[in-house]
Amino acid sequence: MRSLLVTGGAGFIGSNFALYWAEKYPDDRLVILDALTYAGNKANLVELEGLDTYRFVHGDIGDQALIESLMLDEKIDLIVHFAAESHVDRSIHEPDAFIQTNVLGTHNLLKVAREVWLERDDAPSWHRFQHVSTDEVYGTLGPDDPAFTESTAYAPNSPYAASKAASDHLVRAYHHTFGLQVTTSNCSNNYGPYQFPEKLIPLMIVNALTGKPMPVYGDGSNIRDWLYVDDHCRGIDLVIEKGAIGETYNIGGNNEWTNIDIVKQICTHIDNIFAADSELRSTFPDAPAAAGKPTESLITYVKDRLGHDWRYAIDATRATNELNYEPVETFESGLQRTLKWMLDNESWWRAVMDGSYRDWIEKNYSAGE
Ligand code: NAD
Ligand code: TDX
Repeated sequence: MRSLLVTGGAGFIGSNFALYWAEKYPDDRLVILDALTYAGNKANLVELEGLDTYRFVHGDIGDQALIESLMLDEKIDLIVHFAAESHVDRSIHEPDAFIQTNVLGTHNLLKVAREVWLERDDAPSWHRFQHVSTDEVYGTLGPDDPAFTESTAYAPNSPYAASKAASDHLVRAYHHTFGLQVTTSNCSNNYGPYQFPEKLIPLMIVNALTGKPMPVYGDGSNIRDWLYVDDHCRGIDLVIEKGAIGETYNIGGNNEWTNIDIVKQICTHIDNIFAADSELRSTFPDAPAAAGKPTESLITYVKDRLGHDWRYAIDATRATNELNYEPVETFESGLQRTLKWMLDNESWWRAVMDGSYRDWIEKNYSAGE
């Protein structure tokens, strides 16, 4: 039985991971630590409430005393580190929190992990620090460039990517210098249930259902490599189970799309779903599809993101060969599942979007700018 500290476990990927882990390893202890920023939501973990193995702690990864007492009290031997500021646009407008959490917060975790796992007489015989990172650390690709491998040089372009790159380097250094047992995974764009509707796919779905403009940055030609969140969770599991200490693994979907193609696919799916289910017209009366109009009428080209990376693509050959990793969800099925989840969970996305988020996005990315 392991005792996990899952940081950022009330966010999108962290909560999907916690649900995945609780089902697959029901005997493991799951301690979720989350600062509940705008992106964190305890409601994501409601299925775990009542389990003896589950504990939620509201706190900051930068709080040294808290992390130390949690690690000792809960006999933590596995940290799975998701907590981060994760939205590129926010990092362009307000970068400080990214340095605070992604760089200093990660360093605080490493520092305490080193003390508890390497310097104490009562240290556990086995420990692991699994760091969850991103493909954005590798920079951007041209149309004919090969996909990122684990040996691609780091070239982060946004404050978000730079802060994640810094955290990756710290994780590496704590292994090399102190012998901390670490693994790092660098994953491509995720989508699926519980994703905060500031990211492309859930934002477009919400706007389509509520009749708001669907803001496509620049000309919509930028390319991302999309992975259904459960496939990322399985990939992290494999890295923990089979990954070599001190190594990094790229996890991806082998699934590149331009942004505009993604947005158009969402529009077509929504048109078809409304055509097949007339009840949706009263549930979402502001959707163009409720009036029989094409959802694509909401697509609005807006000013481009500053420093917008043109293309990301992950080469996951190493994870495939060494860990037996393969994504199982197709983009078609993953998008359908995500749409169904959003249609069935209107109260979730309405609640998380209450507050300052809508004002923020409208201020920075108003249609037609
Ligand atoms: P998210 O923004 O949905 O969730 C982040 C969570 O971290 C939130 O619950 C938030 O409350 C919590 N948090 C933030 N600051 C904290 C702090 N100081 N202390 C404790 N908790 C804090 O992000 P996500 O999309 O779930 O991403 C999770 C991780 O995966 C991040 O490290 C991100 O860089 C990485 N990642 C994300 C993607 C993606 O497509 N979303 C792809 C690759 C890697
Ligand atoms: O309204 C939008 N319009 C638009 O055209 C939004 C929100 C995005 N975009 C574009 C920008 C990107 O090219 O869509 C693409 C995807 O944007 P995001 O969803 O913001 O993701 P991205 O910037 O690619 O970063 C994501 O993947 C890597 C996650 O947010 C990161 O946390 C992860 O590390």
